[in-house]
Amino acid sequence: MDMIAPLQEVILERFYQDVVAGLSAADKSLPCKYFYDQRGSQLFDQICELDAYYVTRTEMNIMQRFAHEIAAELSHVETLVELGSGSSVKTRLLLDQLGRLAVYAPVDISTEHLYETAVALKRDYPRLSVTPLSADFTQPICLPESFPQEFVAAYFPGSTIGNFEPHQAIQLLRAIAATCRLGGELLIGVDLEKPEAVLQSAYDDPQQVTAEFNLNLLHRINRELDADFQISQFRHVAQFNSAASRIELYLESLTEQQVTIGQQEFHFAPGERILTEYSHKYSIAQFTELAAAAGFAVEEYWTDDREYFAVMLLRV
Ligand code: AVI
Repeated sequence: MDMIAPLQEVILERFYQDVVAGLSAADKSLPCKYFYDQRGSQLFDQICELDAYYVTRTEMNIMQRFAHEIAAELSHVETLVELGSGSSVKTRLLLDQLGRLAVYAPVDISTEHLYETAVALKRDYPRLSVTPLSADFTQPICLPESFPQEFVAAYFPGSTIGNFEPHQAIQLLRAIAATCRLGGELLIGVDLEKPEAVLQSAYDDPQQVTAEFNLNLLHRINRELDADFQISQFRHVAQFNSAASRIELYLESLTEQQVTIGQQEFHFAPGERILTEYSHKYSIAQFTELAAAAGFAVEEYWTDDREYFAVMLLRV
């Protein structure tokens, strides 16, 4: 039986429900997880290459510079679970260095990218059992019994944790702790506090790639949910909220307008905004506290010279 078509329908229905719920609220919002359709993922890859977007480059530099130290701390690990389907150089750096690693399990809800990644890694690491798991990593993951269960570590790079509000981030870390079990570890990328001007240009870059990335969400809704957003009537806004220590992305309506999505109509006043993303920036002390609330202790962390980013090793 073809399971793919019904699954796609369920996913689409969920997308529609989330969009309608978000745009029906008094303060309109859309979940940032919907940024990543094919075009959105391409645009995100372009963002990662931008001079202004320090995040990816800085994390990569930390991983390269401290690869030996990080690997020494994780030398006993037999099962590595990556949250998100990491095909990146960062993942490969870890796989190259972890001598006792038997199983590498990338976890992602989007299966297409997950299996592509797995095929490439399987080819390059023939000794390793590469076992993709199609799952929602915000929930505890039940690891197959065939995986070595004693020394399990999770890897969550990219500072994706910053896209969750702190109370959600604690829940997510609790789920990861349950996956790793007592004594297990989490290596996580955390974006740190820094001058506002640096953040502003990283999230509102001169080339306008982030603007296109943000606006692409409306293109996606038009295409997949039979909507009629006039994209030129919205603009990208990136704003730093210092009280909450986070960048907030919005799509702002330039005029008074009506938008139809399926059977539903939505009204926009001039200047009205849709919140599309939070990107929280932490101090080491704040993130240590957040991790503690989820049952993790900080073992060690590594940063760059400017202290823009931290790769932190946590233990349950
Ligand atoms: C995926 N995430 C860590 C990115 C960030 O920096 O918060 C998403 C992003 N949004 C705009 N630029 C990049």
